[in-house]
Amino acid sequence: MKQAFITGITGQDGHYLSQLLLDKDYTVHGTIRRSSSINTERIDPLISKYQDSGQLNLYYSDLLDSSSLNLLIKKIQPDEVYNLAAQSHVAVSFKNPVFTTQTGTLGPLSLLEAIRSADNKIKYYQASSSEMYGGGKPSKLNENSLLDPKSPYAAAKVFAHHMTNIYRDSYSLFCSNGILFNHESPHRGETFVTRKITRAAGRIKLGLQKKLTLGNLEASRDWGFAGDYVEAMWMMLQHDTPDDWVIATGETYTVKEFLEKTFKKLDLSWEDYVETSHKYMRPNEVDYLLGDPTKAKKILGWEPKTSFSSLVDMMLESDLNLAKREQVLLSEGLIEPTWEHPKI
Ligand code: NAP
Ligand code: F7E
Repeated sequence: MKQAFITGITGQDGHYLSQLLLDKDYTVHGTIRRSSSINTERIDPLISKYQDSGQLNLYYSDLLDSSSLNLLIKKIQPDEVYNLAAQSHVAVSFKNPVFTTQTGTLGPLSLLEAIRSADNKIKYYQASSSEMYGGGKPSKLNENSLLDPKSPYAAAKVFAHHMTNIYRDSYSLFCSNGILFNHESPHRGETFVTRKITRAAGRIKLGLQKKLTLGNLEASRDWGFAGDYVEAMWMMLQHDTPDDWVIATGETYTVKEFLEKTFKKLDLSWEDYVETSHKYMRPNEVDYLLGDPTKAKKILGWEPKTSFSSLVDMMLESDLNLAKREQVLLSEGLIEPTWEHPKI
């Protein structure tokens, strides 16, 4: 049985990756952060199914607590480490630049050091990001494209990306960077734009919400399905050699196009409900991202399986179900109406 260590297991990708690895009979070890309310919602079904048998194990840790990372890597001696933890919201990274930077830089560095001192056969996956490119020009981006970060989040990811390469070259560690373009799902955090839209559209359709306030509708993103992308993470660590890999669909759509598609599927017109506000504009915007996943396709044999339209369908179906459940609670007087969600 292979042992995998995952930081950020409570996040969107943590959910899909742990499911994938458990299905492959891995023993999964994941770190969670202590918080005042329980934050394991996404992986609760996995905890119920796999924790008692010891196939899924959770530990309190934080990327800023290098001592706990060190101890855990030494104790578990995993075959594979997936570093998914990050303060991953770009807009929030402008509000909390120090925390975002510390987590995004010292975290990966502490993990690389822990691996180096424990066992240099441990394979390491770093969650790099298309945000590192900065998106200034409307061109297809590959592993050799220029990195030009535009936010504290992206700058921290560039540091970790380079460190991963430095540890690969200097110490012959198996460290790979997955440069993933935006990937979404029904488990996406509700303040990222796609989920904010599908969640609001579902609530609007059922009369639970009146309007949706967004920022820049012209930004363009290469949006894929998170379930497809975690498969690429795993494939990178099964390959003979460590490397950098772009994972993307090769198609890009604007936020406005995502809105149009979503509301049209519900026979609604987005213009009747959407407002824009400076509150959701960023001090420095990444205008256009489009990835070229040719290398991953050719060498790893990875391909995205979910189309843009199926992704919207999947997210919308899930959010309509959520809205229906909310409607029942509302009709029973168990919750108060909220005419816009989320308000942050
Ligand atoms: P996510 O849903 O925001 O999950 C982030 C995870 O990191 C959560 O489990 C969070 O824990 C944890 N975390 C945050 N700060 C931490 C800290 N200081 N110490 C330990 N854990 C911490 O993000 P995601 O969408 O799954 O993305 C996974 C990774 O891929 C991230 O590194 C992200 O930057 C990167 N990435 C994402 C995309 C994308 O489109 N989704 C694209 C490229 C790269 P809590 O649950 O306690 O908050
Ligand atoms: O924004 C615009 C916003 O926050 C997408 C993270 O997973 O992918 C993600 O970063 C676009 C931006 O994702 C709203 O200005 C308009 O242009 O959903 P997002 P992101 O910033 O692309 C990359 C690859 C990562 O690595 C990150 O971890 O949508 N936008 N109106 C809005 N965005 C938000 N969040 N909210 C709005 O109201």
